[in-house]
Amino acid sequence: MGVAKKIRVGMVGYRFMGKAHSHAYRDLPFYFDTEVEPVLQAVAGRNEVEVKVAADKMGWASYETDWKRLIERKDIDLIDIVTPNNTHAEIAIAAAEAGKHVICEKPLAMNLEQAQRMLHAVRKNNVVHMICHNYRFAPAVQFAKKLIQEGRLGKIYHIRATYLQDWIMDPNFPLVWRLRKEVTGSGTHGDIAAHILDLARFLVGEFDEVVGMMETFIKERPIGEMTGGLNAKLEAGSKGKVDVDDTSAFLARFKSGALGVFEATRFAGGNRNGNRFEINGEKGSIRWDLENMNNLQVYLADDEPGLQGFRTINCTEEHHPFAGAYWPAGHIIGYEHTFINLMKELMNGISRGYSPNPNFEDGVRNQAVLEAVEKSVETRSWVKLEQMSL
Ligand code: 4PW
Repeated sequence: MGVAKKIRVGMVGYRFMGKAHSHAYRDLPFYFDTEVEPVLQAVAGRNEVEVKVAADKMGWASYETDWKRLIERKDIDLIDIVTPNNTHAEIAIAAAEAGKHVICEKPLAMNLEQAQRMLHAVRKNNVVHMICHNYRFAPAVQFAKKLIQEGRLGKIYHIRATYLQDWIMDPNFPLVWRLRKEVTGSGTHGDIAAHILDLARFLVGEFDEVVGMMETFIKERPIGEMTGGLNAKLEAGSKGKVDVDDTSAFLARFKSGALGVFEATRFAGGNRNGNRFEINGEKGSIRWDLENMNNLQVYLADDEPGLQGFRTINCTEEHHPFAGAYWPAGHIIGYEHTFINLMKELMNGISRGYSPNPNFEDGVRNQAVLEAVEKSVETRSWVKLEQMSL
């Protein structure tokens, strides 16, 4: 193996996702031999004291206090956007226009129109682009995709997917950016329903029509801000109105004829990060649960009588996608490795000149479904996804 070409990364933002992405860039060459390798060149954030601490801790060679300066720098090849949602479009479009490759956290944008402009910009400037739906990259999810593609489940009838969290159930949990519409676009819907929707598109295909409901259980909260992870601190004094959903649930019909049932909430007490799905096909079923992410439950209808039932496949064997790069069979991997696997795809894309899935086109299609559900909630009716030739 020759010496890999370096891809110099400039990351905008440095908190929860900043940590996950930084770790992935650092560990990637440890596990995978890619043709190009990431270098943690510079990180940007507005607070100089905090961004400097983050740069030192996470191993970034330099920092900037203005993302525009990061994009101007000649020594940056890839811009990584891990900032709140209302900044994605401006940063991604500026990065593409400066000829930088772009990876952006989900949801791609505040709305479909913005997402489409982002897709247009990356295409027009011929840069590689990806959106960070990391859960696709759990080996068990990739293996689920392989089973479906090989026809092992036959025609798919159902997907039921939930993303259940409980980190804002305390009414005194503050009104952080993730709960303010002008910064985040939507609440649970864009934050975590977007993930199960992506898994559904990946595994079952395109949506045809949706009908949904949403609710905000706690309508007012004390003002505060995120401090890292899903933690927050209160600021002195006042309260503010919560103007995003606490929970979003919807039914869907897929173009293939399959039916989907989806539920995302931050009010499912005891569920810390319950990203789960079950898919049923004519020849078998599969089940996955992020909190047990190495395992895929598989039921095959042609198993002999007496042995019928779900079996547990521990997707850590060499022939399970991505798994062979890590440890011997049975030596499990975790949440952070989904990001490493995704970054491996991104490096391959940059090296070979294509935008691996999920890319901004997936981001646009995801945003279209999010928006269709919102419209359905407003109109209390089914909403058909418009035909999009992207
Ligand atoms: O993308 C999601 C986040 O915004 C994550 O996968 C989990 O939920 C963790 O934080 C939120």
